[in-house]
Amino acid sequence: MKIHSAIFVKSATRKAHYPETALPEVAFVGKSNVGKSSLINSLLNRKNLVKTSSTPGKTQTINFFELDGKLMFTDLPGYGYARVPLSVKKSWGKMVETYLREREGLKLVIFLLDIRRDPGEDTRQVAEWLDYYQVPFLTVITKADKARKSEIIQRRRVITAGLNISTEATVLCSARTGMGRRELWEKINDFVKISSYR
Ligand SMILES: Nc1nc2c(ncn2[C@@H]2O[C@H](COP(=O)(O)OP(=O)(O)O)[C@@H](O)[C@H]2O)c(=O)[nH]1
Ligand SMILES: [Mg+2]
Repeated sequence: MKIHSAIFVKSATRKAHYPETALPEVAFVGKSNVGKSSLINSLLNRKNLVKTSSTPGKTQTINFFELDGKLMFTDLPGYGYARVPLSVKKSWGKMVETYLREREGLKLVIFLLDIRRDPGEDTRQVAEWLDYYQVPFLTVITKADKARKSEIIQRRRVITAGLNISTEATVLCSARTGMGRRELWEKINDFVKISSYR
């Protein structure tokens, strides 16, 4: 899978500012600092198209990218670095809920989880919410390079059990090593069905 051109289109917080496009769209969602921006850069083979940060909560807008004039990627703002359970009334909730409910071209959400963390209440609520709105999603367990080989199977089991999803329905990734890239692109293509990318 090779993307030749990846361009930043715009940032938006409300629907009126979303770019108008007929292209299919894939959105990345997850806790602040889980590695959304890094995974997008890794999938696109770019070092810094999407800014990454070690400070949680930096991305507060929805950022749209266009790939080869065929596909859109959106980097959604991260949720929950507080102990409070996710509330759709908070600004993250409003922004992301509106996006998930109303973005017509949205084909798939990539839901990122950190291999070192057990899913908390906020993460479980996001999973339930994706279910509720019937948004197709793929779970990605990322930062796999941070776990020892011997721990990976067990971590994957604990994380998927905590979210009530099947272990097979997740892709193990690392933006650092490139692990999972190919598998993730194949799965994305299954959802988006861009024939020239097969
Ligand atoms: N070891 C490791 N670090 C990662 C990985 N992905 C992201 N990071 C680091 O985690 C931090 C947050 O990443 P970022 O992509 O900005 O997260 P975001 O807030 O979800 O967009 C940065 O310091 C990244 O370098 C990964 O796969 N492995
Ligand atoms: Mg980010």
